[in-house]
Amino acid sequence: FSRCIDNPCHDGATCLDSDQGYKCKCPDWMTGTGERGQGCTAIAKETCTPSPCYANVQCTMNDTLGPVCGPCPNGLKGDGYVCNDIDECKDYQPCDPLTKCTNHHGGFTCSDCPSGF
Ligand SMILES: [Ca+2]
Repeated sequence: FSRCIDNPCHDGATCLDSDQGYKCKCPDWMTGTGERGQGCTAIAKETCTPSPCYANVQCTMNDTLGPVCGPCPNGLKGDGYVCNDIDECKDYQPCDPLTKCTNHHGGFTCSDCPSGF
């Protein structure tokens, strides 16, 4: 017989069963007893307000994981918390070999074609 079957814990909390009864444990980003109801409250710094994500990356609260960041903006790579510029010139060589590729944050530019082309 497990007391955890009735799911007495807060959504996202872990239920630990023992002979003495159950114990609820809030997810790491929350604090409290873990009991269903108001047993877990978010720790203020680990929410989407303010967002822990990179600028303009969407932040979504997940009951188990806490704040989850969306993908990095176009031209940047990373996990959504940290996004870094992709050096397209180095990684993809997107420009014609006759032009000069200039990497910049979030994109790249190719120089104009040389005269005669
Ligand atoms: Ca770039």
